[in-house]
Amino acid sequence: MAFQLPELPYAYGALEPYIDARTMEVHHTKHHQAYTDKLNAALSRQSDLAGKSIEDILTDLSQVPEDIRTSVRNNGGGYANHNFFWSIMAPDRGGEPSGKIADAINQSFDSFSGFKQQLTDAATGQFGSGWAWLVAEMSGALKIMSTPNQDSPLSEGLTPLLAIDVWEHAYYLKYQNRRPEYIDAFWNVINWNAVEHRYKKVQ
Ligand code: MN3
Repeated sequence: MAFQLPELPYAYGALEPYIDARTMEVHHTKHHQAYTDKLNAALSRQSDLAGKSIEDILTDLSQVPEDIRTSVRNNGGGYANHNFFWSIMAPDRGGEPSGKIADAINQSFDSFSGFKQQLTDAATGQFGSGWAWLVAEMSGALKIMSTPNQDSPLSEGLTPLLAIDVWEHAYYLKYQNRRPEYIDAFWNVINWNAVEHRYKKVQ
């Protein structure tokens, strides 16, 4: 069973004016589609891995044959990271979280503004293409990190809770080289309910 490109849970223009419709459409139908196709091509003769979720595969890349491991790391990471990214955004959101995730953020980073600054710094400071993340460790402790390329925190035993894609394809049409403006706008489209939902699963 091949991996499928998921439908977005909202229209391409739903995140305007923060993320523009054209960027969302190209990002989904071209970039995410390409990761999906290349992942399926890499796995096409791997019956041992058929039926596993992409999360299971990324959690232990040593189970992937060496000759396709880099392709699965890159394209499987790209497939999973974008599935995740679409799910933690929504229109008319943003603001500050509430509930358990808010308590955990305040405990780990002193305040929401402290958290916001640290994640912004991780996203701004990622050299070249990559992602900035809020993740949960096995213990449930929260951590901010960045990863290069399409590397997934799952491969380091960490559970993603929130992510921002800082590849230029995520913002170039609207923001050109102004990555900090895009990162600033991203705070208006975070679906904190989805983040809370994922956090409760690691509790
Ligand atoms: Mn992307």
